Amino acid sequence: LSLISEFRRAVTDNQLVLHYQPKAKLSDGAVEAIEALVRWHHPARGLLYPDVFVPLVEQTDLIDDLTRWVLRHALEDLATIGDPHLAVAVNISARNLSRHTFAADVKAAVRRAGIEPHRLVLELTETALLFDPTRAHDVFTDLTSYGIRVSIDDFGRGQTSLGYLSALPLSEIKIDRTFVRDMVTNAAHAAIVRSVVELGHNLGLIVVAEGVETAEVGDELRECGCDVAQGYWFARPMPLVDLRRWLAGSD
Ligand code: G
Ligand code: G
Ligand code: NA
Ligand code: MN
Repeated sequence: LSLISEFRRAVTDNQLVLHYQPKAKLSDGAVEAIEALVRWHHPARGLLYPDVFVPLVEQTDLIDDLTRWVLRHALEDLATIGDPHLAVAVNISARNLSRHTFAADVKAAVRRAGIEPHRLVLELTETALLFDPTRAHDVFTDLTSYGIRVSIDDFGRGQTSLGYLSALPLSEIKIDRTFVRDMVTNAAHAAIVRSVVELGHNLGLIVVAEGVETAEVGDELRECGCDVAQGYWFARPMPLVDLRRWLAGSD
């Protein structure tokens, strides 16, 4: 049986599970959001990571079922954590935006969970954004007018025009980990990170660095004025039970 034909059951039989990775302010270490990252407990193949199945699922309308499942569970989990300042970030795919009910579905999920809309951040990669820029602009305008926030993930990998970027109703950009990881030893990457921080701030956006693996990189990012960091340096993606313990210990 192919993986994609088995995926339908994964959603209905609750074989999916969310792990959460914190995003923390570089100024004081406060956790401002958790990113939901899906895993599949496959009955025969064991724990599957999203890079194995999300690219396949994204080629079919099953991506709408996956995103709906992730949104519902991420928002419900957030509600149980009980910290009113914490947000949850959910990854969406380009194909989700082409579904005509997408914005309405997201808003309904937020309403059902009883979460304030600004506590949901949708992450879309820069390359996915370029799949249909006009559609992305329209859907994001609808979602952000409701209060939901939008983040451009893996920024620096694509080739977004600066005019288009400035016209999007964004709240955040996430600098791609390839530039962040080695910025202490790679001067060109450090220059890119500095420039993106300045660009983001000039557009009024929060700038997040992903893939922060060491304290040295964290220090350099703070010195650059980067706002938020995410990475193995302080937390790996973890199941909800572990996240609760981690959050309690990081106060
Ligand atoms: O979880 P991991 O660290 O292995 O993530 C690998 C990739 O899978 C990342 O690019 C991440 O954005 C993507 N991903 C993880 N969870 C989801 C999800 O729920 N939906 C989508 N569309 N992509 C996801
Ligand atoms: O593309 P996206 O940003 O959604 O990817 C999230 C992925 O990044 C997850 O697979 C997560 O496990 C991985 N990740 C998170 N922190 C780090 C890190 O510090 N280093 C590396 N190499 N990967 C990370
Ligand atoms: Na992401
Ligand atoms: Mn990313």
